[in-house]
Amino acid sequence: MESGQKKTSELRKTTRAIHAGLEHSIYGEVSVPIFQSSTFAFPSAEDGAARFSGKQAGYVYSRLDNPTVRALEESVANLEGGFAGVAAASGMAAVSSVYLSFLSRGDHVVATSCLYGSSRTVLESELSRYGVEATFVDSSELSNIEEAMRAETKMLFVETPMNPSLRLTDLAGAAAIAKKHGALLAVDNTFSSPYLQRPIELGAHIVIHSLTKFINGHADVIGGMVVTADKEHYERVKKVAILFGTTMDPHQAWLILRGMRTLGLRIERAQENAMKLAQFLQSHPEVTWVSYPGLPDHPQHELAKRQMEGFGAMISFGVKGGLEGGIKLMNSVRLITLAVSLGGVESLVEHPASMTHAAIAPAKRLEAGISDDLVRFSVGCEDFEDLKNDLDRALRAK
Ligand code: LCS
Repeated sequence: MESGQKKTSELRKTTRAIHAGLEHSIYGEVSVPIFQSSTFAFPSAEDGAARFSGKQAGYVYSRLDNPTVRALEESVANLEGGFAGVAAASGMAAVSSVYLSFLSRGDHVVATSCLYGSSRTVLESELSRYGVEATFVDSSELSNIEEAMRAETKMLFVETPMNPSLRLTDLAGAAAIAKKHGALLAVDNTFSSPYLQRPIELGAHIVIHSLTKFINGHADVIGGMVVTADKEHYERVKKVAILFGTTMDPHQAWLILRGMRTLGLRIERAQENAMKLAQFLQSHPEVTWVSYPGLPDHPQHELAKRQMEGFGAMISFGVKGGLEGGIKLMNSVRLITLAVSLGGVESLVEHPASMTHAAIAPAKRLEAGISDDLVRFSVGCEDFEDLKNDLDRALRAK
């Protein structure tokens, strides 16, 4: 399969997101059709055999390939500047298919300690059963990565910005370390989306997304994607995804293609709100600390300016009264919704220590920068004044 990158590569990212998936229109349709068909007829038995052997292009069965799913794969790969994409049933299916594709018994992984909770738990509690070992490090310091690398390190897996500490990993630096040790660099780019950050341009081999978040953007569908920089890695992930059945349904793909069209508009608006809200929170008497890469006092603000094209729409902060204070705040918001997930047009708050990252042992959580008082705020596209007023009221009510 060739990615659809060539036709639109000269266009800018906002335009490419809006025209996503339309390279192969049949009737001039301006919305990608949903090919809701589990299987595809072969013109002849010989054609069927030729398709199975890969000698003939054409669809066979939707777990293997489907035109709507392929349109989404090409679109995300195009935005990431990768060779091709493999869609997955969820972000975790994408993460798992990368682990399963490249890690074998005796292999070692170096990973960001502050990974999305389940990405870490799969390594710690599941892949360990198959003889894969993982070392978790604060990847915001490149020296921590370098020290953890071993001869058997097969993969370096990082998130940046990290969920939920919002610390960053220097991607060009991480790529140089991975290269030196002959390891793969896999980057979970969920928090930025390709609109703000393209790890492959900085040397990553593999990019992972929970499409559930910014790329879909409407809190109505679960999905994931793996984009690889080259053909060989693509073919490996594609094979594993088909065999293990981590693949995506066409209806899911269509919803995500629809959401993706407004990626640029949504991110621009949400990050404009986020910057103003981070400043507002920083000046609020009830707030003890704020972590947002766009604030000049974020320890990696200069790195954010270098490797991102915007600071994103995720903020984490602590309130007076610690955990209790945070709980009261979350119970007091009215417009902002108390829910996990992120990256949608609607603003959400959650408490990682008791929710998304609760499965990680408390000491390891703290080590990863996930303090008990941390409130995670996914800033949406609502009117800034309404968000500010809701936060202000909830902070004073606590
Ligand atoms: N990677 C990151 C960075 C994530 O934040 C998530 C989900 C995943 C992967 C997994 O994606 P999923 O299977 O849910 O599509 N993060 C969530 C969160 O922070 N709150 O709820 C889910």
